[in-house]
Amino acid sequence: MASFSIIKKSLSKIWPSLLLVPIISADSVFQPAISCQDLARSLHLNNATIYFAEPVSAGSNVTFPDQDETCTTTSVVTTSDICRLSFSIATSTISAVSLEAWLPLNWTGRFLATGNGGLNGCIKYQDLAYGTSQGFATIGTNNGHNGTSGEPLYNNPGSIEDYVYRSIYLEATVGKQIVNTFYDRPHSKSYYLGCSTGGRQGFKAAQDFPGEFDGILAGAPAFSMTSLFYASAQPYLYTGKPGDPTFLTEDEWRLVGEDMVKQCDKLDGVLDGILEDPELCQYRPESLICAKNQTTGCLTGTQIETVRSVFSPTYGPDGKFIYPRIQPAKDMPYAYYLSGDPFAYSTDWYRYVVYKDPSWDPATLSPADWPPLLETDTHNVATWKGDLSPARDAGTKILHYHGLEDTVITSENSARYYNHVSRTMELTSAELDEFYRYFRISGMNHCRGGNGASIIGASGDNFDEYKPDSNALAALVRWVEDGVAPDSLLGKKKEANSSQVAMSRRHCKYPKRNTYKGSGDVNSADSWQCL
Ligand SMILES: *[C@@H]1O[C@H](CO)[C@@H](O)[C@H](O)[C@H]1NC(C)=O
Ligand SMILES: *[C@@H]1O[C@H](CO)[C@@H](O)[C@H](O)[C@H]1NC(C)=O
Ligand SMILES: *[C@@H]1O[C@H](CO)[C@@H](O)[C@H](O)[C@H]1NC(C)=O
Ligand SMILES: *[C@@H]1O[C@H](CO)[C@@H](O)[C@H](O)[C@H]1NC(C)=O
Ligand SMILES: *[C@@H]1O[C@H](CO)[C@@H](O)[C@H](O)[C@H]1NC(C)=O
Ligand SMILES: *[C@@H]1O[C@H](CO)[C@@H](O)[C@H](O)[C@H]1NC(C)=O
Ligand SMILES: [Ca+2]
Repeated sequence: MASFSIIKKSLSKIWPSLLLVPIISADSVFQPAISCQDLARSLHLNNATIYFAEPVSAGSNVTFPDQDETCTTTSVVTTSDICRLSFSIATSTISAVSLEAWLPLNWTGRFLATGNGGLNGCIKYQDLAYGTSQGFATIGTNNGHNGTSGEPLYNNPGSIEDYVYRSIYLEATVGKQIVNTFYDRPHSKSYYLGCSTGGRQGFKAAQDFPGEFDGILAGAPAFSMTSLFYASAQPYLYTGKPGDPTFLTEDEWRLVGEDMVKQCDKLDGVLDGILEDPELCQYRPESLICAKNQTTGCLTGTQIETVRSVFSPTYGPDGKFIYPRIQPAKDMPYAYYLSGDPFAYSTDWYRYVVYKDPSWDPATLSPADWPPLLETDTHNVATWKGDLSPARDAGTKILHYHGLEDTVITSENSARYYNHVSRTMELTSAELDEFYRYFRISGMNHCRGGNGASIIGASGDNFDEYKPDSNALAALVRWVEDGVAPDSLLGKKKEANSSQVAMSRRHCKYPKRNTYKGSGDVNSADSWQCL
């Protein structure tokens, strides 16, 4: 096997075009046609400023000293030899997108674009490292501004446009040009990977420029974004501030989470703290009402009203449904929604994009603030088109996933989108399967982590092994290149501080749900079935 790939490699250096057809396989390896230093000189990109092109050898600890200090990834260790290209592209007289292309010296021919999170402003370096570790030529952008705040969007329509779609469009189109120059051959297949805002960016591409990608891996999407930002601004209004009669402490919310799981855990057949279908959970918080003289381990009637409000869908001033309830799960979204602070992304979006008033106070939010937000759907940032026929017709495969313990974006909104597409296109699930599949990942928090089998290789944050059965990116590649579509995604959970697998589960394709077979080790994927 090893000698076979070496032969292919040396031949490909001599005669790449003749070898293109026979060697497109998992083993294909191509090498650069020019040196990393020459790349900067050879590129002719419109409106671009090249910062540097430098070789980085495998095992290097790469740090990002120039990055905005609010961006949290400050270093990553590379596992392959790459050429690292840093540059920017002007998108108006006062806006620009910063990009980095990480180009492996052993290249599979595959191109991978990556997304962002929240309102940031931060290149996801761990995804660049992940992509290049598997031989993808991988590119990332700063989404048109630096840092996690929405403030750079203030009075800068170019930056807003970059945020909504243009940075992804640019990285796709410009990235492929760079690849072509560096390796002197076009990419074989083009992929996208992202979660949260990155998930929305993936669907933006699917809805508006699907031809740029053969495969899109989109997690926990922040689509229906205007609705999400309105709904996310609500819990703070219900909880009030610490000390208010309406407020619950973090410990009291922990009690709610445990009680919720107690009521709903067994719906999938097994008491394991994990809900395989939280949509079935009709939680009754009154079970926590304080008995006479009971002062601990219980809640007041007023607090329970807060719990009910927080776990209700959001409706508009006209009574119309806006957004589903917060995710029922063991871990409560204390940090994001319940701590008595407003949801920062909603506040920033209102201040810098909707009202263009940095002093706008989120405590004044009322139903009257819904129409202005809805109307500020700039460049269709909502990303809620139900017609994916352009993606289907372009041959694009969409692999959508969402954790069922998501403490930031409820997975119920992902099911809502899938059903919206089904109604809009009038396609059954079997028909959607041809190009669009949605997987619910039990025990996964927002994009990663959680109490269950959340290691699925969907990003650099939850990578374990690159195998199509247990890695979402590899599954997408197999779907695109071999026509073998995933029916489930095998997830794993590791023992604390160990590489030992504690449990595994085959996460089902929506609308199927995972159900215990009734016998067998509950931690084994084989004891469960998708029904
Ligand atoms: C990489 O370098 C940074 C900054 O010097 C350091 O904080 C980090 O621990 C290093 N990572 C590894 C894996 O050595
Ligand atoms: C973002 O930061 C980079 C340095 O990492 C800098 O070159 C670029 O000009 C900054 N972009 C903006 C829009 O401030
Ligand atoms: C980008 O380049 C094109 C020409 O290639 C030019 O027409 C356009 O004005 C430039 N845009 C910016 C923002 O510099
Ligand atoms: C490229 O791959 C070959 C095996 O196919 C390996 O021997 C070699 O070390 C790799 N080179 C780099 C630069 O990663
Ligand atoms: C509650 O406390 C009061 C006063 O301490 C006592 O008289 C009463 O019996 C208690 N009731 C219950 C149900 O324990
Ligand atoms: C795992 O490691 C972390 C930090 O290294 C430590 O705080 C924690 O106690 C460890 N957990 C177990 C179960 O050993
Ligand atoms: Ca369960």
